[in-house]
Amino acid sequence: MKDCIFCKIINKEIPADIVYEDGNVMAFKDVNPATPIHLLFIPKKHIPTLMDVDGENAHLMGDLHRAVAQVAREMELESGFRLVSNCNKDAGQIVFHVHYHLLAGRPLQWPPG
Ligand code: DGP
Repeated sequence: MKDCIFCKIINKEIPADIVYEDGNVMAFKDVNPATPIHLLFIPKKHIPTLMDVDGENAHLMGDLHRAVAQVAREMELESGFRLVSNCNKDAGQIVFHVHYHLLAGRPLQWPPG
């Protein structure tokens, strides 16, 4: 999608610190990390929010989870990590291309704010 910052990262129009990429998924470091390890996992297909997941694209969400597990194993995150997806205004979504935040590298509080 033309004006989507994450689509621009996928198309290599703007740089990102990419840690994983396959045909359907990309993962890169968050530009504004909230934790020592803060990655974003996105489908290469533009899906605006979690509410736009449907029978046509749901397989991509499975691909995201498979990539998360692979990267977590490679980064030896056995002590733990959190996977978060913000959907729409009340959750604080600012980039409308569906994504998971992988947060790790320190103990995390629960519940979030
Ligand atoms: P949210 O939509 O609130 O779930 O979070 C979007 C995240 O995307 C936020 O933590 C900052 C990150 N972000 C925004 N623009 C860029 C960018 O151009 N590059 C990278 N690496 N991360 C970005």
